[in-house]
Amino acid sequence: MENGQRREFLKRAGGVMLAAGMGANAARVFAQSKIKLGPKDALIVVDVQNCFIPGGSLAVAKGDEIVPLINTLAKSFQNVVLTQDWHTPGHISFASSHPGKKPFESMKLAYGNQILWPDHCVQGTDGAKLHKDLAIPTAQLVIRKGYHKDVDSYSAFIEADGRTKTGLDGYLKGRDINSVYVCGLATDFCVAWTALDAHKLGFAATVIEDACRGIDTQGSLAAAWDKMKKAGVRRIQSDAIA
Ligand code: VGL
Ligand code: ZN
Repeated sequence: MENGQRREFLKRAGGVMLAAGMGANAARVFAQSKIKLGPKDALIVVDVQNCFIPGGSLAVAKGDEIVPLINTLAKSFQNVVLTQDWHTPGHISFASSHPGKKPFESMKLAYGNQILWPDHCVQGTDGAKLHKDLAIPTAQLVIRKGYHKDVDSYSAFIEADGRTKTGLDGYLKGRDINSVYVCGLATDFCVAWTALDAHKLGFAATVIEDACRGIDTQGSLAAAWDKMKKAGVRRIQSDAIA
């Protein structure tokens, strides 16, 4: 059931219960029931870095809008992991590394098709820093990805070669976490790939849509949602939680 349908169902169920004699308060509580989070759930906050914020080199439109919401959401989770895109200078995913290529063009690389990006999130630069207003003191791990010069990594779990692991899978399983909620930037790339890999690796995977913003190049946003839906990644809004 989609989240909208689920809410509608719960609202109606509340009405039915009221008709059945349940008190108004009890019916209201049921109608608004939220997702209950526990020690096996983790929030993964993807790439909320200066380069992806308006003014940055690979700016995601309205990327700054989600920062306060993510800070609030994080308070509902016992486990929080942050990710950072963390490229070498001259990284293979940069258009500038391929003479004659422009940002947002694609090319075939050894591991498959690669969209070429403006230089972004170079290790140790201000652009690679987490956004200054991201305030999640409870976060337990910051995982960096995309640090192999010849391989990109949208996913926080597995690099673009499809097999090199970042270690996040082992970390979460080692802590007995079996369900992840993904938010951040960008919906159609690092968020989607992270959620898809989480699902593939056996986690329940949920994307919190309003706590993400997309790049949306060449239809990538609709394509990503389609792929996630087919794979079984859940799509919710933050009001289902906080
Ligand atoms: C991302 C493109 C290139 C992302 C990272 O964080 O979604 N997108 N590198
Ligand atoms: Zn990148």
